[in-house]
Amino acid sequence: MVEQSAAANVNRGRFITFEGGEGAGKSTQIKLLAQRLEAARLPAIVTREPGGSPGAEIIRHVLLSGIGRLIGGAAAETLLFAAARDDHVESLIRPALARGSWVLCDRFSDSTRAYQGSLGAVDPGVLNAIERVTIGDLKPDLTIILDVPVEIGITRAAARRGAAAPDRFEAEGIEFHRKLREAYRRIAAAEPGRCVMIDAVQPPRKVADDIWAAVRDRLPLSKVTEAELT
Ligand code: T5A
Repeated sequence: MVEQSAAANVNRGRFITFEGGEGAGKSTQIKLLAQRLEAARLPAIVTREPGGSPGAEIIRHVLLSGIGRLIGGAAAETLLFAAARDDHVESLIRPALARGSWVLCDRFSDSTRAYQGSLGAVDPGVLNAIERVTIGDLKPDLTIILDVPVEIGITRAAARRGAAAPDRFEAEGIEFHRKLREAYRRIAAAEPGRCVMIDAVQPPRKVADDIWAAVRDRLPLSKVTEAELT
């Protein structure tokens, strides 16, 4: 793990994470934000968790197959997500931020807090200790939490999946997804300076407008960029 303070590098890119339940629209919105940043001539990479680097993508396959749950439940899954995150952070996220690129990440440590912490009952102290190793001081500059009623999210995820089988987490029951939504609401309430909750029931373009407004409000762009956008 390489320590790197955000304040130590003024040219560092911005780190934005997207969170929410199944089918909330994260993948859709992350692409739309990347397009807006590109139009503003701000270099950005789009990545995801679990995955995002070759090693982490292998662990993703193991996790979504459900093997992690079989070999040791939520604790084993937590360790697998952590191993994937460590590789992703060191090989992709930190280097990209250091060279000035914005990084847009589909899920990050709040997913572990919600899925393995709140739902899997993994001890918060254990999660804190793991975070110190995997992410250190790498807090997202902004976390967008997409909020949709559970029934809508599940229906969207099922429609997108088509005939394919649900993965390990999609296959959980409706009560799991209700508790997950509550867990994200608690995260947003606990860290209002970092998190913005967006109503993701709205049409995709409207959701994208709300996200863009949050980005410009929370992460002021340079005067040059603002002038180009107006
Ligand atoms: N996980 C992950 C953990 O348990 N712990 C962790 O630490 C981490 C990092 C990853 C799984 O791993 C778990 C959480 C997850 O269960 P995944 O395959 O990456 O799984 O899937 P998800 O992140 O859950 O994402 P999904 O692919 O299910 O949903 P998205 O990305 O939120 O939704 P999206 O954009 O694909 O949209 C779904 C469908 O809805 C439509 C889209 O066109 C698409 O068909 N849609 C809309 N329709 C109407 N109105 C809108 N506003 C719409 N937005 C999108």
